[in-house]
Amino acid sequence: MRLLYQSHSPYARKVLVAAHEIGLAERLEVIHHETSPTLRNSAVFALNPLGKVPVLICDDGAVLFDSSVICEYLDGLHHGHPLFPAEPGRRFMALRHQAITMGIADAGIAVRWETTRRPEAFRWAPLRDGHLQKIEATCDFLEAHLGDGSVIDIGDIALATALSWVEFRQVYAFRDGRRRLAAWHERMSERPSMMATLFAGDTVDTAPTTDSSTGDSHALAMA
Ligand SMILES: N[C@@H](CCC(=O)N[C@@H](CS)C(=O)NCC(=O)O)C(=O)O
Repeated sequence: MRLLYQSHSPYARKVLVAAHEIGLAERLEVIHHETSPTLRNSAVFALNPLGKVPVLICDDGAVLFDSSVICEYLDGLHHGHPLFPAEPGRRFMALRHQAITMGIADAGIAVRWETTRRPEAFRWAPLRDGHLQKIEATCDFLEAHLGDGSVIDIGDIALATALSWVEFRQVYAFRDGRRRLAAWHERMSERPSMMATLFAGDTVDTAPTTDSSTGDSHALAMA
């Protein structure tokens, strides 16, 4: 299987961490792609009309996105402990957990547009602050609702990668005043799946060099 990836994407890392957790990472050929709404990547658009990574090309040629769909697909390919619990009570809590933590990543990216990515003259502080409030409220919610961490599900993987990204990009100091969340994240960060997938790289919103025939930035295969 081929995974169109990005070494600084919380969504792409979520997929790769999940693959490590269920023992499927070695079956993935990981290919780095830069994507941005201001820098068209035609190779990604050809597979996903949203132009976003992660994208999974399955062994039978089927193309899957987004990260939640890919993770659920991969979870069906192994016989170990499921990341998406079957029992409805646990399943919907895991899905809710995944949804709110993906909301942290969504809001964090929105904050980055209003702080660094958008040209300064177009940044709007009230919008930045509104998104920061969502991150703050979600971290408070998680501090109060965290599980005991004894069983890892897709929500935990989504949360670990989203919080790591928030810290990596210095979007929000989630540890301040949240001892449980901070301790939980410390433990998650020590897992081999997290250690093997550390974030790297800068966001590329404009192409430093482009291929004159396609206008595209370049994809890089990762070892
Ligand atoms: N909901 C999607 C979000 C994917 C996403 O936003 N990926 C970013 C990389 S962090 C992207 O490719 N952005 C390009 C764009 O917005 O045009 C998922 O969970 O996979």
